[in-house]
Amino acid sequence: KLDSFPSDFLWGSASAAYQVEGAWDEDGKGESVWDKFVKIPGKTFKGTTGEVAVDHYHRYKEDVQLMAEQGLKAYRFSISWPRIIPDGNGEVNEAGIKFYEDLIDELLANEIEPVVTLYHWDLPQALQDEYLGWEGRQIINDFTRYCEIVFKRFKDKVKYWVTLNEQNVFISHGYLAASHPPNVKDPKRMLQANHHANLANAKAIKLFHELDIEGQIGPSFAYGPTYAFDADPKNQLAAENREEINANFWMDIYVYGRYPKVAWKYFEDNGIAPTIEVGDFDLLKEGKPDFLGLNYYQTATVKENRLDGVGAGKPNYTGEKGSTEESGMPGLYKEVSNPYVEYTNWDWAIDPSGLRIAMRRMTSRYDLPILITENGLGEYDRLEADGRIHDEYRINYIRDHIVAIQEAITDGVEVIGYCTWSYTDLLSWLNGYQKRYGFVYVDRDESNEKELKRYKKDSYFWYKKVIETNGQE
Ligand code: BGP
Repeated sequence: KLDSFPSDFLWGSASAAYQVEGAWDEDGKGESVWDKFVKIPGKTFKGTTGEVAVDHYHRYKEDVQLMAEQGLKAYRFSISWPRIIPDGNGEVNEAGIKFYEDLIDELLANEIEPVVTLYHWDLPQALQDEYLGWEGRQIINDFTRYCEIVFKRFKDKVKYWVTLNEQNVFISHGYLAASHPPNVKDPKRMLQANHHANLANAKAIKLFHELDIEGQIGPSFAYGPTYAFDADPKNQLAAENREEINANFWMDIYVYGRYPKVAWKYFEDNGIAPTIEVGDFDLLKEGKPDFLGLNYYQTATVKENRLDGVGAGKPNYTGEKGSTEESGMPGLYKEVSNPYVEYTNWDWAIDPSGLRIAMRRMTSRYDLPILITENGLGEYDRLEADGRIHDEYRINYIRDHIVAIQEAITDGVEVIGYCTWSYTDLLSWLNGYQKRYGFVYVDRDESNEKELKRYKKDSYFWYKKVIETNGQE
């Protein structure tokens, strides 16, 4: 028999500033690295940008109304750092603070718990120009100062805080794949930027605890557990390699303030380990999170990889099924497709068991509560003539993942809540607007010309029942 969801379980949904707000240069907002990056030809799907996005900046009341009608318990959104401090470390922009204050008040008035992400990738461009952003050690203090300003303004209203969203994604896409800003391919620079992100994360958490704020804080990590393709010991070792490099290396530092030895040795042997300064590990140990945020989309299946074998392949950014290029890390592992699971049109494995496995592994290794900060299905949706969107594939996906969470709870995992990705449809960083995740359909395409009218999808009504029955639907 399965355990029930706790009565205060946060049934939520999520978004991020750049992907929904639009108003990219309004009311004193500074330029972010994404505002600049999307203008580089060929970097995003058909050159799409978040300049208008789904205009949440002007329509947040309408969006919150939809949430309230649905009975949503929590809404995770991110604060845009350059809206609060346009140049990253100078004057505070009161108009930026006001936007988030109004949004938070609107949520609270409707009994929706705000879950605030402090950094969902839109770094102030001025800091990139001044000292190369995450590559400069000054980012540690600048990020902490920005967090302090936001903590002090909203500490009486916000109980759940996420520091960095998917550090593994913004760092590796930004510095290895060059598919995110700052558009670099250099593993050494990547690991240095990553070390600073770890320090910034720890320092912000330490400060949060020193300020004695009533609430909880932690980073959100994109964790997709690894399976070995089969029982061939070589493939089993490949799976170990991927877990060490793609999971332990990122999460151990958050919780234990140390890099795991095998990963560290590999980076050292390859001459790419970051420079560590005296006191760094002390700070890292003092910034232990209260919970771990988990963004779960899919698992990876691997085989051994030759030293001269495949490297970073090209992911599917077109929505043409099967167009992902083989990828891996030479000498360590290569990703192969899993014959036991289905794949989306963007070649993402649909694997609810992987969520249960992720939660169990995180609990056994880190023993912290988990807040699922993202999970969802990116698909093509069709708006019918009668204004309906029949997205039963999304309902099935979310239902199966909710069952996996319930099983994980039964296994002994502590879960605070579940935020689907995403609330409304929104910009997919590299896939434009055709790849949709929301409960609420937004009528727009790659141009900025549409009215952005909102429609409730079938999944909207279904999730409403899930919330009403505390997960029994
Ligand atoms: C996560 C990000 C989100 C969101 C999601 C879906 O990595 O935190 O911001 O974009 O993935 O990804 P995509 O838009 O590439 O389908």
